Amino acid sequence: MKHLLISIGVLTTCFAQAEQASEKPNILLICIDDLRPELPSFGKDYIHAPAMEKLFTQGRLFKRHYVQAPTCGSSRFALLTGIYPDNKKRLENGAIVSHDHKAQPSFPAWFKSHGYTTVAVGKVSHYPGGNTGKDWNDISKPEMPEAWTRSANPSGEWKNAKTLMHGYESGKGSERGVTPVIAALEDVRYPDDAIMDLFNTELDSLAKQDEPWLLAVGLLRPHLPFACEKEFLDIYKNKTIPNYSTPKPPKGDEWHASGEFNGQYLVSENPNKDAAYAELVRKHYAACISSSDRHVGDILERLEKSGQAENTIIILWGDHGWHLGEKQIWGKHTLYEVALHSPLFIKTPDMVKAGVPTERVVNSVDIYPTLCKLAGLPTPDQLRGADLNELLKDPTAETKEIAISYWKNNRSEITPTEHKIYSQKDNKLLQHYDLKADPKELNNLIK
Ligand SMILES: [Ca+2]
Repeated sequence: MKHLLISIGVLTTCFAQAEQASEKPNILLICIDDLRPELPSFGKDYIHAPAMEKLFTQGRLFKRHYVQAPTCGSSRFALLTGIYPDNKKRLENGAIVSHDHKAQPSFPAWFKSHGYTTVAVGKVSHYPGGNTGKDWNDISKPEMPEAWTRSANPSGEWKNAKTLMHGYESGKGSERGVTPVIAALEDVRYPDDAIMDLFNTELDSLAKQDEPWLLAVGLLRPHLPFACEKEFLDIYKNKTIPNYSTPKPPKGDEWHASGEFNGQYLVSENPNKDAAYAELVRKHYAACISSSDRHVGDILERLEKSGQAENTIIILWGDHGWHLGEKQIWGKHTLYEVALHSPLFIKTPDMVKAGVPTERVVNSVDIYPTLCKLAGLPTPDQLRGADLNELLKDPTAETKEIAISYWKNNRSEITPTEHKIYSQKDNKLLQHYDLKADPKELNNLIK
C-alpha cells in the first residue's frame, strides 16, 4: 500500500512537471550575419525581403536596436551572456571561448539548466556549429560548454565549419586574395543551404518532444563573400541602389582601410573611386539579404507546419551594421552609428499591437533578461540589460534609451538624439554627433 501511495505521488509530480514544462514557450532565434537595417521597414524600399517584412507585421520591430560591439565575436558574446564587452578580452573573436561560463552562464546554458532542450544550427556563437579546434569542428572543444543539448556542425559539402563560413558555391572555400568578393551563380548550393538542411531536421525532431525548446539558427549571408544564387542578383538588375558614399573622416576619427574586404578577397576595382563598381557591390549585398530572406521564409513555414508556432517566441537579430561606402569604408569595425545599428524583432505568443514598431533605443544585452521574463525564469546576476517586455506591450512605453557599445579603446553612447564616443582610458569625449540634424555623422561637434 505504501509503495502504491509513493507511486501515485511520483506520478502526480511527473504529470505536474510535464504540464508545467509544456506551458513554457519555445524560442526560435534567427541570427543573420552582418545584416544592417537594409530592409523596406527601415525605409529601404528597393530591398526584396518579403518574408522578413511579413514577419515584422506579426510582432514588435525595434527600429533603433544597437549592438554592443561592431564585430561578430563580441557582439554575439554580448547577446549570449548579457554582458557588455567592456574590455580587451571581451572585444576579441575569442570572447565567448575565454568567458567563465560556469560563473556567468550564457542564456542557452541558463535555459538548458531550467528544463529546455537547446539546439544551435549554423553561426550562433562565433564559430558556426559551436566547436573550436582545427577547422572549427572538434566536438571535444565546444565554444560554450554546457550550453547546447546539440550543437550541429553544418559542414555539408564544405566538409568543415571553417570552410563553410567563408564558402562559395558547391563546397568551394575562399582563398585569401584569390577568390572574388562578389559572385552569383545559377542552380548551385550555397553554405546557408547546408545550414537549412540541418535546421529542418532539428526543428522536426524538437516539434515531437514534450519539453520546451530553444532552437537558434544562424544564417551566414550577407556576411562576406557576397556570393549567392543569381536569381537574387537579378532582382536588382534594373533597380537603382542609392549611393551611400560619404567623405573620408578627418584624421584621428574612426576610419580604417576595409581590411576584411580588401585584404581577404579579390576586389577588382576600388569602390571608393569607381561609383559603378560600388553600386555593383551594394547590389550583391542586397542580393545576399534576399537570399537569407528566402531562408527566413522557409524557417517560418516549417515552424507553422510543425504545429508549434502558436507557443513559440520568435526573435530575429542582426549581429551588427556594415559600411557600404559610408566614410569611404566597406565593412564593420567602427563605432559609427552605421556599424552599430542592426534589426531586432521579437514576436511573443500573446503579442499585442503586432506590427507596430518601436522607435526606442535598445541594446542586444536586453534580449537575455527579456527572454527570462517571457519564459518565467529567474535571471542570473550578471545581466546588465533592460527587460523589453514593456515595449512588447506598448511600443511607446518610456524607457532609459541609451545604447552602449565598445570597440578598440573607445566607448560609444547613443541616445535618441545624440551619439558620443569617448576614450576608455581617460573618459575624454572624442566625437559628438547630433543625430537629428546630422544622421550621417559628417559633422563632429568636438572639432
Ligand atoms: Ca557578423
